[in-house]
Amino acid sequence: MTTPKNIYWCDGSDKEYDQLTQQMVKSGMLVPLSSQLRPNSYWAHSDPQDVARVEERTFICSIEQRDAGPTNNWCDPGEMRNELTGLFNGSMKGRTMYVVPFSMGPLGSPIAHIGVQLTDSPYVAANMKIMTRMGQPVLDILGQSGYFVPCLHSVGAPLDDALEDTSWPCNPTNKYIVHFPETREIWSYGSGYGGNALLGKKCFALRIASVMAHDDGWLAEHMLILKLTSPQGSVRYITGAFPSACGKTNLSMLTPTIKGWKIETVGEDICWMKFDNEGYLRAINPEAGYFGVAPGTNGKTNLNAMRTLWGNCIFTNTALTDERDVWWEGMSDDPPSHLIDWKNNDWTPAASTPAAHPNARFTAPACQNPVIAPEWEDPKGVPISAILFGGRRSTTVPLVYQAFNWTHGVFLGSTMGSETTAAAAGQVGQLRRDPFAMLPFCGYNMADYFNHWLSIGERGHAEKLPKIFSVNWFRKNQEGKWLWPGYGENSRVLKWVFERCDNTAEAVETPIGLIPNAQSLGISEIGIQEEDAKELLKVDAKEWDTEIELISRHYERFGDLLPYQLDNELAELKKRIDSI
Ligand code: O2Y
Ligand code: MN
Repeated sequence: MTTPKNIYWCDGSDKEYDQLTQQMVKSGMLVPLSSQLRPNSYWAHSDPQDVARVEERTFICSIEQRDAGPTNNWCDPGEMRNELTGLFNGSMKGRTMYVVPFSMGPLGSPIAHIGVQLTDSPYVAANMKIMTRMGQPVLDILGQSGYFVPCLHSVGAPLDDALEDTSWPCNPTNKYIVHFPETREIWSYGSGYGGNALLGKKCFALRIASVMAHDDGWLAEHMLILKLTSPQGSVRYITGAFPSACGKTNLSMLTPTIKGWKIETVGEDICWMKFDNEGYLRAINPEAGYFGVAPGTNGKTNLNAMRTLWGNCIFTNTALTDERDVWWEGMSDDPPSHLIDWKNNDWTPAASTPAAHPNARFTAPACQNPVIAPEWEDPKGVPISAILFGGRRSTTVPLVYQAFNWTHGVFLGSTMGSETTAAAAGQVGQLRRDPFAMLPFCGYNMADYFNHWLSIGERGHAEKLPKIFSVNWFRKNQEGKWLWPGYGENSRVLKWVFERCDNTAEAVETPIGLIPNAQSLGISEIGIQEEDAKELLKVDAKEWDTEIELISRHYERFGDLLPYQLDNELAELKKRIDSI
């Protein structure tokens, strides 16, 4: 159908990676960075019309529209197949089609799943080598009859004989990121960037995997996984769902400020959890690399990420320095006096535009993270003790509170929200509900997804299920000043979560959940005034009246399909708030 000039089967070897990158250096798609400053690393800059995931062009093509639900774009699968077949016809003309077999999760893990991506982008093939376990070892596991998720990708820029290629081929005006949940297929057309094109990540590991998880009784989630070790050497694994721009990567690699505690990373974006034979939920990170946002990352916000990036990385849409290294806003206090910006133009600090695109990214091997947990590739996964649901809320939501039980925890996940930042589309500071941080990533009806979470609670034993918590690092006082320092101090909250799992920390019962007292967080040790500490943990009846009203409007979206248990939780919350 796509009529490529050549077909190349990726074996995943380092030699092949070198050949791919050398070929892209020749074609102008990659610029090699200084081998002294950033060995074996490359800089790419995309077409200005291909810089991020395109939610408005992302479709869930279930047979019934009802199964895509109110939060997804839907199109009839037959119609979409016709449309895509037309577009893919001849779409790889003049290009090489790369066959990319990949495993999401450690090879052979019972929690892992396999995909095969066909792509006409060598940039995608090279990135997939970093982001997944890719190549011959995957085919060896697949054998002759193994199951895989087929993923078809084209940049949508056929090369006619007379046409010279561009450095970032794509289709600037016609993009489709399409999922067929019943047949577990992904078709992506027109973009070569990130989540649109590296199909193992958001398309497979979240949208299609969430459907597989629903049907087979497991969880595919937009969550970090961290390992927390106490001074006594006991270990707890914690997952956390946070919408974009809430510091998920930073939290997963945190350097704790509290003495004797250690944090290590298992995953920083996606988490797959399945029940083991003893009824515990065990998690893997299905990815092998990080596709992290570069601007704002520095030695203070995330030293471990900076250390991860020492070499073997691909940087996309950052700026390029005169020494052939990369730079982005926030990397250092003062920018270099001259740069090549992400549009490949000369740039000086006098420019009115940023040197790096706000969604500039690094692709980095996870194994280079200096605080990676040694068991991050354990095929059995790690047992999860606690789940955090977080967002960016300047009012109403306390620093941390624990759900009363699993159903109440699902209520917290279903009502998650975050205030938009400059990096996100739309107005700054607007509250956007993002249930379980899965709004752009749930591959089916979100009301059915809520039900699925409730059914996981029915299947598990209460004492073996993870405990659920809400966290909010972003509450402000009346003067608009942050009440919590965040970063390394977030370890105080994690310590309380750890101790709640061990039944060794106190909690105060409030109408919204179980809250720590300021002492158990050691708040006075970090110079937070009593007044501010109170504000940080306060449950304000007036603010919660408004919140209940907003939740009720959010729930209306799901109509009759909203699980009755969540309606009940809202009614019970209202009663408890009314009584104070
Ligand atoms: O814009 C893109 O293509 C990347 S989006 C992304 C990348 C890594 C981790 N998370 C996300 C996200 O949008 O949640
Ligand atoms: Mn993400």
